[in-house]
Amino acid sequence: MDARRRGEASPGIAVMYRSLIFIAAATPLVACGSPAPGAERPNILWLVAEDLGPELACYGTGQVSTPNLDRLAARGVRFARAYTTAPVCSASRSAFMTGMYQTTIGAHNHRSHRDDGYRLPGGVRLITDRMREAGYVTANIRRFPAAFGFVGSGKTDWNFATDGAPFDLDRWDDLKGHRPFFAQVNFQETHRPFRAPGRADPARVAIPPYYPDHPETRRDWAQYLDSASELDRKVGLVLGQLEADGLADTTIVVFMGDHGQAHVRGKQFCYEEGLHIPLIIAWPPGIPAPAGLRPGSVDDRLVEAIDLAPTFLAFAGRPKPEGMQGRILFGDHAEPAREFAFGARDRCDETVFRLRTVRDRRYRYIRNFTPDRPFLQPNQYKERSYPVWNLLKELDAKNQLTTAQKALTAATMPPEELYDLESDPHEVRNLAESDDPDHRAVLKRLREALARWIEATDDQGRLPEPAGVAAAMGATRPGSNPNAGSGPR
Ligand SMILES: [Ca+2]
Repeated sequence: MDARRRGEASPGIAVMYRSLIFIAAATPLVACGSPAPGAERPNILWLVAEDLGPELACYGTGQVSTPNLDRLAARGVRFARAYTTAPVCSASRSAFMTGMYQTTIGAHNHRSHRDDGYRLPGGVRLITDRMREAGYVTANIRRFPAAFGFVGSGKTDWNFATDGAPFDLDRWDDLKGHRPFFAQVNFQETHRPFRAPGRADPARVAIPPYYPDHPETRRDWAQYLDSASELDRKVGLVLGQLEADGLADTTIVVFMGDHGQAHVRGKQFCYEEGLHIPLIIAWPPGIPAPAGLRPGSVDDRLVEAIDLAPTFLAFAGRPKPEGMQGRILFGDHAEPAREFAFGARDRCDETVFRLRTVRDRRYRYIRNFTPDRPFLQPNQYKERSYPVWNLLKELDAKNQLTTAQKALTAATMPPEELYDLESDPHEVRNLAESDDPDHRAVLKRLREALARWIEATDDQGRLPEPAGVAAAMGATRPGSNPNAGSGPR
């Protein structure tokens, strides 16, 4: 077995160990301890949606019907600024299931390490393994009572191999006999292709200005919202069953997206649309809430999805593991709010980009390490599944796009982007070239924050993947014509 297969001893990984030691040294050990004797430990239920931005009624979106999630938010904490650290399933899930940036643990390339035996680096573990140590039974629920009429996807999708089964159970009915439990339900409704009863009126949905206002765009957007409505219906069934089984009073419920919306400028890109997720944490009424967690509140702290792992370990009475990069959000050991939220995109399928981003409470900065490639760099999944992807090309050929829309069909991308999210929430006015001294100062501050993060977290994306890996997927070339088809070269 070579060094890579053992997940150790490659130069990059060795540097990473040093970084982890550095991070651990900088992070005081949290002496949390177990709950008081006799105290009931809460069950934990994570409801994980696919490819979903905060397009729920409780976040202010129209033409979507989400009464069950709205009720959950009304009795829980609804996060206004929650972000995944990657805009694509496998990299994001690798991160929030370990509490580590995917870029630190070598899990940053989408669907990588599927057959090479790559293991998590030393000291990094799945949250399920840590929960087991805390006495929790773990579950990734696929099988529900037959009357539900659907199954959980059981998705894991991590960019590393695990030793042994990552979950203990997959049947809802088995949860009742196991206290406490840490269970997930993975929903697929909001992943393309959208399949849901028609409900939203395409004429009344709000289309972001960087997409053509075209019947095709409106139809697609309405179907996305309908998929969120269908997701909500199924969440309602699960929450109803939790109540019927007598578990609601002792179970913390989390609802989240695994990354942002599956639209052309969302998923796989580092704008708000790709990274911003709905996040609701609802504490059960039967157990005293931890310090700082106020039921029925909106929390506007900047939060990264990797914060869930240490937060829930703390809820389970466990100390924060050494070197874990997520931060504890609530309780006696809550950590300071983040000044910045970071994100990264690396190879997705056959398409190679390296994008890094940081946002503070007002501005988002994006650094593109592959600016010679067009935004519409060929990608078979996008071409097959996103009607607006192809519509942009068609309308561009007819010269029918606005300036904001033409940015998506340009032959190259800006090396740096800076957006004022207060005045420009759709991120269409790039301030990176602005002469305004205030903008220059913001650019410098965020550019430096990102550079520090890349060093401090030992971003593994600095080391290119072996060329053969992407090539085997049919990797696209730099400077690809966005209007050309894709396919293996
Ligand atoms: Ca996903």
